[in-house]
Amino acid sequence: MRILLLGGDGYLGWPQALHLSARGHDVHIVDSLVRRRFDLEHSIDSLVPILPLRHRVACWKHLTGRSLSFEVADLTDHAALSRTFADFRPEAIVHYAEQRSAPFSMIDREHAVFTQVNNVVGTLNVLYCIAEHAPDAHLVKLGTMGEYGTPNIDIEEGFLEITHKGRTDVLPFPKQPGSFYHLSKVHDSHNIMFCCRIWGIRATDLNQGIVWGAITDQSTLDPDLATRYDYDHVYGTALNRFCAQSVLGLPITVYGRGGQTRGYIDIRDTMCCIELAILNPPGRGEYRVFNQLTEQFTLLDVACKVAEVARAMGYPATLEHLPNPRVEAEQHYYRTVHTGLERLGLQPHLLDERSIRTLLELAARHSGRVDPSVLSPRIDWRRLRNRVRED
Ligand code: NAD
Ligand code: USQ
Repeated sequence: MRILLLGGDGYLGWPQALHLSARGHDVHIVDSLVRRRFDLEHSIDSLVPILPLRHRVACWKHLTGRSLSFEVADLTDHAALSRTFADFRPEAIVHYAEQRSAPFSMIDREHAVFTQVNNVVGTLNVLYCIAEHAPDAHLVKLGTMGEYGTPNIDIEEGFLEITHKGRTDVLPFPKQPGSFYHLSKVHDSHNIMFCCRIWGIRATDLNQGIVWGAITDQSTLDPDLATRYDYDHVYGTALNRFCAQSVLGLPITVYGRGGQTRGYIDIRDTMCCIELAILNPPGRGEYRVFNQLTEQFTLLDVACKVAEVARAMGYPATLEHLPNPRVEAEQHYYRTVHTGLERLGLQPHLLDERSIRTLLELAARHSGRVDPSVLSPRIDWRRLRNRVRED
């Protein structure tokens, strides 16, 4: 298939491009490289060194002889995106290209506005380009489990049957997101659902949990194919951060009481979920939602699991409860339905001692690159203006 991979220079987009290229698809990456710009602006960097996009693409083609192309373009530039759609004529579009950090979106007004314009306008342009140039193509869009928040009922896959005053309907599951970033995903979901209804587009919205790991079948073929590993307080996600902290001998930073429960997924399963969605497209006009996670844990569960393996490897690994910089429930009910992708054939890699050890070893190999000054959380949800660095 001809697959347009939006955001193909990112943590997930890059290994996804390799995964789909390795399967014989014709993959074309579009990325504005804005994420590399944020890194420079905030003086943060991936723990694992990553090559410039041009070089990593050249390395893949040289190693495997597979087809993979790329261009630098911004989804908010409709004219540029339109040309790409007209030239490439995609059969599927995998959309990873968004500002994806909740803390980034809560720095101040400018970062909130950037996040929502970048994500909502970018996705709206993608929807128009599909309608204009590729009406039969399948949009596979990355959403987030955080769209739902933490309701006191089970979280269904996208929709909920509701009986109200004696009448029954199946309606979108209520959304209670916890940051301007998570809100941007809710806005995207509404726009996508609307376009499926009015133009007959086919779309899969994947509400993904927190991804962990940095090793996939293709990214390990050569160090030059590595994907990024964020450990800083802006982009680093819980489990990846906890591993980096452990190998540095620093405490694992649990925000608040640690009862926050979230869905988690191994990066290798993310790769498979996208492929499964592409190979099993919804019908014309169908807006399909899957919850893309394989397990759920409280933060304390995750912190203790990492600490236990780290201690067995000789690291001190202690836990520190910090005052929570976010506004979120720290003890709550959480149960999610996530059977759709498993029905399509997903065979989950669950979080076990071996996978945590592999991640700790990867973090240890690159621990010399760590900048300890970017580890402590500095972005407080309650403040209107935050300073990302002390200096
Ligand atoms: P990332 O920041 O590593 O990658 C995103 C890529 O998109 C970057 O290369 C960036 O330059 C590009 N991009 C951003 N805005 C763009 C625009 N307007 N035009 C073109 N390119 C643009 O993020 P990631 O962790 O790979 O996440 C990818 C997607 O998956 C995001 O939509 C995110 O919300 C979603 N997601 C991620 C996780 C996770 O744990 N990492 C979990 C759930 C959902
Ligand atoms: N947390 C800590 N200590 C840390 C970092 C985070 O306790 O050092 C806590 C947070 O308070 C939160 C939980 O861990 O309760 C998750 O935080 P996170 O930074 O790992 O994840 P989050 O901000 O939710 O965002 C990440 C990705 C985002 C994706 C989302 C999936 O950055 O792109 O959408 O996970 S989900 O959480 O399911 O919405």
